[in-house]
Amino acid sequence: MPNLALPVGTTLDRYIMRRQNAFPFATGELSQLLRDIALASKIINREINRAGLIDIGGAAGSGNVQGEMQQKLDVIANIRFIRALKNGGEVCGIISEEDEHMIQTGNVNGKYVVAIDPLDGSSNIDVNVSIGTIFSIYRRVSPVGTEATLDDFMQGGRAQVAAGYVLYGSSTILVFTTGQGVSGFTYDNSLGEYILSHNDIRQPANGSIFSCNDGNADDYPAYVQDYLAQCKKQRLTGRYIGSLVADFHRNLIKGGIYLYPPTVKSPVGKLRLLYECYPMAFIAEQAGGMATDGQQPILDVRPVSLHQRSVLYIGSSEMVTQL
Ligand code: AHM
Ligand code: MG
Repeated sequence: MPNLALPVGTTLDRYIMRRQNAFPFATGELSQLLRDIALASKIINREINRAGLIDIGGAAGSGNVQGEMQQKLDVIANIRFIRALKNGGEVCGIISEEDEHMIQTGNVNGKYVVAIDPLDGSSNIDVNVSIGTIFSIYRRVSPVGTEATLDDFMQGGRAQVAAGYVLYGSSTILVFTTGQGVSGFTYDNSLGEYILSHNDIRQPANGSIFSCNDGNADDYPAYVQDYLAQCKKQRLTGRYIGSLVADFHRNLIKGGIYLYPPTVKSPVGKLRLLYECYPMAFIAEQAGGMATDGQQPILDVRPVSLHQRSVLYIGSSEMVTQL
């Protein structure tokens, strides 16, 4: 029996409506765009929950631009997001991890472009381990009324007007920033609504968790190896899920550092700058954390191509500083 005295809480829609005036370019279009992304994520959440039941698990048999096997759910998530953003009308162009080229939505009057990793953590899809969606939003620089251009996506991390992720974990949570702090909304299945669960998230300045693929450790630069040796000496906790969204989210809440250094296989890092590193770095900085490629803040790394990779060290400010 539900306790009628307890309020349901603040829905995402209500939160966005209330906060709209604090959004950059408060015209309502960015609010609508966030709602479109939330809707697509609910659909993907449904597909993920059914994945074990119907024949949508496993590899789809096509390769994506990075030459990795695309999982069927990656393909489905990609289609869902692109469709939601096209139908929403606020977005003129999209880049996705799953598509080599920029996608024109046909909404030439849309004022925004979106860079997205529709389903991150692909190696975890088939084994019921947490996966996520990552998105990054820019205000276009090309003239309204024309098609999106590459320049719209090459503005650099500091030009993002919003960024976020959805973690499909033990519960589903949407975390985003519009440059005024970070908020988290947990999905209530029974209501079909995201409810505000984490108001103004602050990442602890220090933590006890380090997250990296230790199997690659012999490839890491000496300073990373030294740092990890320190972590182990201090008996910090090693936790690595292999889904950036899940590892990042845990460290955001509990305090910790995530590392994807250069390796022999991925000499400039594995993660993609535009739709993995930039949005996570924007969120980290907004929550009081830090993100760097070892040389400079991630948000200052200059973009040169759509699917560019970067080294990523991200998390609690004192840990990243010490590294
Ligand atoms: P993906 O976009 O193909 O899923 O790759 C990104 C993922 C991250 O989520 C994760 O942190 C990392 O790759 C894991 O890589 P590895 O298996 O090399 O440790
Ligand atoms: Mg990815």
